[in-house]
Amino acid sequence: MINNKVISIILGGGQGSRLFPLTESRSKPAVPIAGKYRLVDIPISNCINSDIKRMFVLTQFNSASLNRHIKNTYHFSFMSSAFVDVLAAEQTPGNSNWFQGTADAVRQSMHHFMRQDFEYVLILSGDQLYQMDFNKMIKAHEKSGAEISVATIPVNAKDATSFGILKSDENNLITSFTEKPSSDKLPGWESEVSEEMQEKGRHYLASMGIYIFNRDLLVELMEDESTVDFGKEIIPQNIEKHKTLSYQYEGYWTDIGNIDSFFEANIALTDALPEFNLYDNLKQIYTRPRFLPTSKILGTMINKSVFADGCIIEAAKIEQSVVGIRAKIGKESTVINTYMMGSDYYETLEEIEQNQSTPNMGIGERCFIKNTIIDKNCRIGNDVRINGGEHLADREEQDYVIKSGVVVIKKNAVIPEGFTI
Ligand code: ADQ
Ligand code: ADP
Repeated sequence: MINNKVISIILGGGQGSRLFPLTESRSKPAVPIAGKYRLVDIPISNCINSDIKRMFVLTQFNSASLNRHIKNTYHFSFMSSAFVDVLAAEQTPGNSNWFQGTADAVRQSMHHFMRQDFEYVLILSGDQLYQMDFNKMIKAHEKSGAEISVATIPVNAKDATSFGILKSDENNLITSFTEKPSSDKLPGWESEVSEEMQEKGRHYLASMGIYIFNRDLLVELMEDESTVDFGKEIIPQNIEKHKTLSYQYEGYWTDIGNIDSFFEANIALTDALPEFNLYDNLKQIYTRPRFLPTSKILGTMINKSVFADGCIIEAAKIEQSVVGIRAKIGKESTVINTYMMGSDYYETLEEIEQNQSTPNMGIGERCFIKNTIIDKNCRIGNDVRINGGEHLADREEQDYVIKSGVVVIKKNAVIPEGFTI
């Protein structure tokens, strides 16, 4: 049984600055995606679907919402050895530092997971959208006799500069590796890829930041405290010393580490046939069961949009949008190309009566909202106009941030009646 040989470590994020302001008040793994899930549900579900049921989530700071989510979601039978543990960077008498990088996060948490019985460690990134059967990768790792395996995927030249790029030999063993090369350094790094990938211009083999290490080797490598990052140090320094397999994957995989890619990945879920398939019996994505009522929609013209549970929608028009749990949208409003995360709770009728000049939770009446991410529990007054897009320069205000043309309304923000962005 694979299950008994493998533990997984989910890298839950450094400072989370690239996803700011979504990470202002929560740790990165707790960021809501796809209307009802959280980022951490993706790697955890991939592990569960691959029968890997001992998981550690490493996070820079411990947030109440992450702990509550994990505790309320992942209950395993008391007869099983399965668990999801959150390990936050901790100050100990011997160490006052936060995690300095991905390898340092693993090093500082080792004393927690070395008590487990395992042969391989599967190291996963916490901010990627994909559905992958890790068993196939583990089998390839075992069959090749490698000590390290790196999952790889063909990417185009534009994307190549954001990833570790590598070359491998005829046995798929990695022969060279460069972390995030600048575009002038790319020539010569092309690999032989399938015809389908060639047609898409995806000539470079990128590391997906998904690694398998043999237990003994990981222990040995972690002894050198000067290495803090897998991509910058551990992988490039060890491909010649230790057999390192490139496990090539060609399914859907996307990095959602910044606002732009996070927004695109969420909006892509509204496609008629999204590449990330949430409607698959065998590759279920798990999350917290909430027992919310069905969504109620009154007189809205809807096109290409997805709605989570418990919404009350009276808008005029909703197009190409992801509408999260308990979202409320008022009459005559228009919402286009927007990810609204929804709310953590409903306001009671008394609370709504007391709001008076403060807008109710949700989007008010006669609003126009486009190219926007609305974090949880926002109050957007009547007649607000938010027209996101590339015409807007990056800037940060108290209640919102604009990054790459996407307007991000911060969690709990109050946008007063008639406000325009
Ligand atoms: P990046 O994604 O840029 O490149 P990094 O920022 O180190 O690498 O993040 C990897 C994962 O670890 C992310 O989920 C991140 O949130 C998390 N992480 C980062 N710092 C952390 C810390 N201090 N504590 C806990 N978690 C932390 C990496 C590789 C590339 C590869 C890409 C693929 O370095 O070679 O191509 O992943 O996405
Ligand atoms: P979900 O998985 O639905 O996002 P969480 O438990 O993570 O749920 O978030 C719900 C949050 O909302 C909790 O912090 C809870 O305490 C908070 N909450 C619930 N009801 C209210 C309320 N009436 N006022 C303010 N916060 C509330």
